[in-house]
Order: sequence, then C-alpha cells, then structure tokens
Amino acid sequence: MNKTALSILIAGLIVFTGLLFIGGSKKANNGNGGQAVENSEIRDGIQYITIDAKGGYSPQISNAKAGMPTKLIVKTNGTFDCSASLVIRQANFQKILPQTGETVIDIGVPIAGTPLSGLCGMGMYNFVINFS
Ligand SMILES: [Cu+2]
Repeated sequence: MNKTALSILIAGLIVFTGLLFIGGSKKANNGNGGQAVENSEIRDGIQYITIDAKGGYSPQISNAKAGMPTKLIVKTNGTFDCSASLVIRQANFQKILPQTGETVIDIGVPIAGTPLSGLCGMGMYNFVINFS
C-alpha cells in the first residue's frame, strides 16, 4: 500500500469514527442517564448480567452481587460499530463480537467493591458493573 492510499484510508477511518461517535452520543442521551438498572438474574447458582452492545453499552452502569459465580451476557443486534470490539481487562477478554448474537463471558466470582469495566476496542464506549 502506498502512502497516498494509506492517507485516504486513515482519513476515511477518522470520518467514520466521528460518525459513530455522534451516533453513540445520541444513544447515550436516550439511555438510562447514568442511573443503575437491574439487569442481572440468578439461574442455577450462577449470576447472569446482561449488557447490550450497540452504539455503546447499555446499561452503562449496573449493580450486581459480589461473591458468587458470575457470567456476563453481551448481546449484539446488528452491531456494526466498534462496541462489537470488546475488551474486559479483568477477565482477560478481548474479542470481536458477532454482529448479532449473545456472547457469554465468565468473569469468575466478583469481589465486593471491585467494579468490572468493559471498553470498546477504540476506548470510546465503556460500561461499569459495581459489585456489592
Ligand atoms: Cu469504540
């Protein structure tokens, strides 16, 4: 790839990223407004926490129980933006999620007061789960 082609590609990426960001901001305003919502349930002794990934993560802040085996269910549904590229450092997780589907991530047994955070591959979108 020559230098001109590379510059065009980078310029394109910057514009594309900008558009995604604008889309994401709108979604965030219509979202839960930073308030914690209930999005976890316990089945067969395992706590499942559900996060939607599309134009960011929703809910952005959730509360769940510490001290029990916990799995994250990350749902994508026609997710073409970079929220499909998910990094959860504490769980050693880094993957491109399917455009549509559910990805189950084992996060072990959370410790009270130690939140878990997820980040998109570009660091634009994040979510936090607080454990108590
Ligand atoms: Cu991103």
